[in-house]
Amino acid sequence: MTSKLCVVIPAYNASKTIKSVVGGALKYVQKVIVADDGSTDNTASLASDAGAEVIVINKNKGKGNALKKLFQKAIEEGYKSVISMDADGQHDPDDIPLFINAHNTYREDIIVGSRMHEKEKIPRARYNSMHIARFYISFAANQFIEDTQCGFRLYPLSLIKKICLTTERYVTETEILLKAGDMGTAIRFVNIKTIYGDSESHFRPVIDVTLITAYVISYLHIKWFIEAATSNKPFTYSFYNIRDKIGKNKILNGFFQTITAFTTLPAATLFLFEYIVLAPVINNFSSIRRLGCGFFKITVATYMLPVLLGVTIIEKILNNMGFQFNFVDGFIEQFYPHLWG
Ligand SMILES: Nc1nc2c(ncn2[C@@H]2O[C@H](COP(=O)(O)OP(=O)(O)O)[C@@H](O)[C@H]2O)c(=O)[nH]1
Ligand SMILES: [Mg+2]
Repeated sequence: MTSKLCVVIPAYNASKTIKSVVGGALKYVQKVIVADDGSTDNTASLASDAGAEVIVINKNKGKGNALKKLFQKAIEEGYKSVISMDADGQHDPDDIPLFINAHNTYREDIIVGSRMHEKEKIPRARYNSMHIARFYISFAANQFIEDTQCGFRLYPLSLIKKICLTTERYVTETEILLKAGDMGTAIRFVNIKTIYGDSESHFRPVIDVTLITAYVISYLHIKWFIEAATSNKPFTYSFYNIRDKIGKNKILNGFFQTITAFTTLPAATLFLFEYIVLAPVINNFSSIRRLGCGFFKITVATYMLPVLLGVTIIEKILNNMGFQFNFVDGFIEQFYPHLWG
């Protein structure tokens, strides 16, 4: 059974850790493929020495591009599923069996590693942004997703083939969850070890969070636009639909994402209005209704986003002056609640 599954690792300047990650993974699977993404150190040769097959990408293009190359390679080599792992040692290869066991029960589903059960081990700002990402991404994916930002995952490749990936860098992993969930795929999780050691991160907190947020907002705009006017249509994604066509065109996509970002607040109000007014006529927003939470909470949460930004800045300024305030966490708990019991 495991011969149909391999481990894929997108890697960028990971010479400190790549050997142990590859070696650790090879204890559980026969094949590990590493995409070396224009590293300026010897990541590629170390990965190869440790027993991985290495795809070399000459110029650094980011995690999303590397993942797409890895999926393609695994498909060409006849694999049916892949487990993706980070190269920097934040994922323990000894957690691989958890994914394989879950996969043996849920063969069609995505299995995501979750670190949310060890909140205290996650840097606070990172946890808070993960918490808010989860609130919105779960709506877009039609189900509650425990951890939306973890790169340790199992993907069935038959599913990957049905999704047109148009984003780059760290956005791609979010895109997969949105589109898979919005096509009707179940996204499950296994609790993995949370490791925030001394590993360096290439994730740029402001830029990459903004890019992910802009993508999720633009996705929800179209999804809810469709759902506002349709009855019992919770799944709105299909391969190369209008959204994918826009996504493939960089200029059009940039324009579209900017417009949707700036119209978020009026759009949230319009959706709430349609949710209330059209309800007696059609069962619109069936994805929201199926989740058992009304649109009101979503509209309030969305209106609170700019307030949250202000609150975060004020807290930061006060704490830089020597205070030790923490009102951001409570604010987030209040307005971005765990709605799924
Ligand atoms: N191929 C490729 N992989 C990357 C790149 N940046 C990050 N990664 C991979 O993505 C993982 C997670 O990125 P990282 O920078 O550690 O972000 P963080 O763990 O979320 O802070 C890394 O361990 C690498 O495996 C990149 O530019 N190219
Ligand atoms: Mg990392």
